[in-house]
Amino acid sequence: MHQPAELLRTRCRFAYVPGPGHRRSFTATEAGSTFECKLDGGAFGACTSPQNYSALAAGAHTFQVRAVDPAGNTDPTPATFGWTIDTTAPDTTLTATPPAVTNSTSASFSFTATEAGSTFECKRDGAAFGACTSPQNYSALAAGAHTFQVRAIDRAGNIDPTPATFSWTIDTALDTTPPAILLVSPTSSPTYSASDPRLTLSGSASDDVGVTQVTWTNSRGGGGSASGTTNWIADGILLRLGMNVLAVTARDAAGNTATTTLTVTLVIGFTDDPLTETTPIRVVHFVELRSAIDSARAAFGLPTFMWTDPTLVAGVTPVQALHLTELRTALDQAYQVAGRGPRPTYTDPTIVAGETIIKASHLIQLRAALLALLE
Ligand SMILES: [Ca+2]
Ligand SMILES: [Ca+2]
Ligand SMILES: [Ca+2]
Repeated sequence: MHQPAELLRTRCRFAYVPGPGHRRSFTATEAGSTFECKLDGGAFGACTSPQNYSALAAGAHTFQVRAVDPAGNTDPTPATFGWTIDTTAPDTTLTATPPAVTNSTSASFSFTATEAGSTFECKRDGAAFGACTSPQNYSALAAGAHTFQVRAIDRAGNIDPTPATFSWTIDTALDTTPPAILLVSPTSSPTYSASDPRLTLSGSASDDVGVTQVTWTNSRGGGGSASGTTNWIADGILLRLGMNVLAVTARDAAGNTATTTLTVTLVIGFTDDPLTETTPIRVVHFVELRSAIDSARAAFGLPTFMWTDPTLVAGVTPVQALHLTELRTALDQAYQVAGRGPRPTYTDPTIVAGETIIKASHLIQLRAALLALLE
């Protein structure tokens, strides 16, 4: 009589020792049984316990073994064991360290490994590597130079051969306190609306040791040094149409910084905006253009234009061709100094007194050219 298949099921006890050889031991439920083994995609072949393999490739492997009783019945459900051979070392990365130079006698290090499930060993200065976890903290360190090393060890026992290393210096006399900076003018609020492209900022700064420098930048371009430190003024700031984020930074001698920002929106507004061909031309249109062009000229370092009829009075000053020509000349000079091109072109390039009719389109073009200069 043949035994029922279930009773023939192979009972295996696998012992796996990482190393060059891989050894499988197994036993069967029925005395006198023989065995057939199979590795990965190979065929079942006669084998005896223990079955040894060597020089296996890295990666996933599956071992199967089945018993065959003296009557020739084969275990229909082979015993199976899966395992992975990992010969690749993990790599270790430091994700947080102290500053390279600090006055803190404590230090904290965070780190990760390229392989999940890795453990870590840390080493500081001349000590030996010892098990550690992230973050690794140290306190009451001596002043001077220090070195920290950490290496990951994967689940197969491979050790990162190149530990992540960080060296730093503890200087207990070092100033690590940043300055404080305050914006006072034109506002202490975080936002400001301007109609003049020139802006001057001023404020104060303080530090436990001393403020050595105050600088500014504009997100739309430009930057420079402010004059003064504890009381500082940054002038000659050129605003562009729309939003400008101005950042003012105070520094101390140790390089600690503090920055305050002011978001300034530059809006140039005109009466009767937009002008149309049917809008009656008014003195205010000329007055506004003169003022806006003079502001732009000043922003680019030009003097105020010497206007004919410096004071235009509605109902009194007759509008002349010259007034229009001068607006064009004054704006053209600003384009030149700003290095902006191409220069604006106009309808009726030559305005002739007594001949050229001054039209809204002339003013529309001047407004557009002025705004383009400040873009
Ligand atoms: Ca590995
Ligand atoms: Ca490494
Ligand atoms: Ca300081």
